[in-house]
Amino acid sequence: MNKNFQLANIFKKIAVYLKMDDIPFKPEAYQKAALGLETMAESVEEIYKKEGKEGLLNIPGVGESIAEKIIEFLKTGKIKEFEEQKKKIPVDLDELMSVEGLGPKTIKALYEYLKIKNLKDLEKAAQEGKIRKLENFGEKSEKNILQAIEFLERSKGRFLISEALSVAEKIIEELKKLKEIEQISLAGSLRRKKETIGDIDFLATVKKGYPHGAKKIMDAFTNMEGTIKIWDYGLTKSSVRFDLGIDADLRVVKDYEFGAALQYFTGSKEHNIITRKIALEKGLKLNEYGLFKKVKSLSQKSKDIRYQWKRISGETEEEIYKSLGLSYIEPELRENTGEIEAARAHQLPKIIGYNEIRGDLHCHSDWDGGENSIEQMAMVAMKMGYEYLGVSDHTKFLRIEKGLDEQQLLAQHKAIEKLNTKIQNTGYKIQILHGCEANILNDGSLDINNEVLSQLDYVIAGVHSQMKMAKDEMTERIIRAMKNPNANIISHPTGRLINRRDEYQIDFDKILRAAKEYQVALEINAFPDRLDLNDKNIRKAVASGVKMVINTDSHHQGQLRFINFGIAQARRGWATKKDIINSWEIEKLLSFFQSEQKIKGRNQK
Ligand code: DGT
Ligand code: CA
Ligand code: CA
Repeated sequence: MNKNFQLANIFKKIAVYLKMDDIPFKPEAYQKAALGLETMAESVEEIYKKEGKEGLLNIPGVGESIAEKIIEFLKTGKIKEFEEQKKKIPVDLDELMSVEGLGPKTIKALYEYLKIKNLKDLEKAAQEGKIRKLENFGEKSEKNILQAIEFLERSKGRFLISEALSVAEKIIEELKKLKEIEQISLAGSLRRKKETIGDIDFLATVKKGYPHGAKKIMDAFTNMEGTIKIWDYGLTKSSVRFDLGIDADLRVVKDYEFGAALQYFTGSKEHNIITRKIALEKGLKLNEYGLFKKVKSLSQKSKDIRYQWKRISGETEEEIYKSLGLSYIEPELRENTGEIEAARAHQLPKIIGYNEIRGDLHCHSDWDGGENSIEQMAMVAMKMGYEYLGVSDHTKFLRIEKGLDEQQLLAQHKAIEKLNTKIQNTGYKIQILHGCEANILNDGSLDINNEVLSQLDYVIAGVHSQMKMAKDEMTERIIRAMKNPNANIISHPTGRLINRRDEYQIDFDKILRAAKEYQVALEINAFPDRLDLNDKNIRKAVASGVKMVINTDSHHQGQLRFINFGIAQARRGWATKKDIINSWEIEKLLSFFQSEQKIKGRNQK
């Protein structure tokens, strides 16, 4: 795997080890450097080769001592400090840190008292009731650990879309350098943009005039940097494993088969079963090589009538769907959840496009401990073509996130006004909106007074504590927050963390009714481990006429690009522009936030 990720991974672990020993500040520095490495496009190796240490120091979050560590790693493949930490506490941090609720301190305690090194040890100790006996642990934490392990088991072997995509993009980039490659595309679940990915699928064609092209392509694919295993080598299909543990398949097909193969290998399997059935109903045959029609062929000699399959389409997906009498179906919709019937009736909705978002309304600035200043975030947003950017820092209940209190919010309001004037005077075309992400407390009230909330452009409210409430109680809690006339958006409405934590218990239908009544938008949080709402809930919201907003929840300017994961999720939920408020022009957006309905509520309080 690429050195940026390797280093980021090591730095995150060094931070964990430092936290075990209560060392202040340094862990955060390592985490920031890890984030900087993960989010930058250039390779750290290249930077060092070209610009030396100076270049490294320009990476966000990298200072003198971390730059030295990077150099040490590039030269020796190791970092001594990390090797020593591992020797002292030899635990599988990848495994243990993935258990919801386990932090550095607990991992250390579990190792020191019970010699727990990995998931297996942990599960055994919990089942044997050994953990409850430790100081600061109890029966409840033991139960939580077992639940968390069970959750991990269920999601085993599937990767976040962001993890799979960053591996896939590197591979495509490398393969595209080959002169033998004509076309290359993602297929499978990654092309359908599912929230988790089992393995990566690629499809390619060879340029004309390269008789040994397929061999060249497969050689390159199976010898790529970071390959740890070759499962399969062939001229039409090869499979490999990369060092994150993720597998990838590459198929090489003829150019006249490309569309059929793409349709077949994009799936889903369930979708394909129906498309094949439709072909059969029409007397056709559909497979990965093409769409075929039975034609009579008169044999010259014997005058017998024979039949043979003649290809009627195969070069593009569009012509295949057309030949089947269907409208073109976007990959994100191909799950056999009604898309084929809609395509048959030519009534598929025009789902929101990847370039139709006008601004992100959920990002954190350095006011609440985020990585970048409001101005830096705004400049990146502008480069992305946004018309507005909403800053929504955490509020005071979240002390670890340096949440803002009323006074700080008012000061921030002034600062944003000033910044907007500056931006205007420079001739830049982006407007900063001022919001906040207030906390929904246990009783459904918000942690900032209404006096101050009503002065902001909009208010996001989110649950960040006490997530194990009973269903009715949690539902009431969120509805009460929606009734606050200042609340405009509910962030990450179900609270799940993919591969880590289940949704909290809520009555989603009730939440939808309240969202509609009180004119509150539900967030589609684009952060790759949230993707919350999920596709099913988005479809329900669309059907109930509840508005949504696609937000990244960025804590770093590099994360603004996560928006595409949120858009993909919205598309998978059949959402159109009218459903997504941040695809609207700013006037319409602001009038949604400050509608009569809302203002009336405000005056009543
Ligand atoms: P994943 O990898 O679990 O995230 O999901 P997919 O959808 O990428 O599944 P994968 O990698 O097993 O196969 C890629 C596509 O190839 C799949 O979406 C549809 C097609 N495919 C694979 N096996 C079959 C099959 O047995 N029947 C049909 N109709 N299609 C298949
Ligand atoms: Ca796959
Ligand atoms: Ca596959």
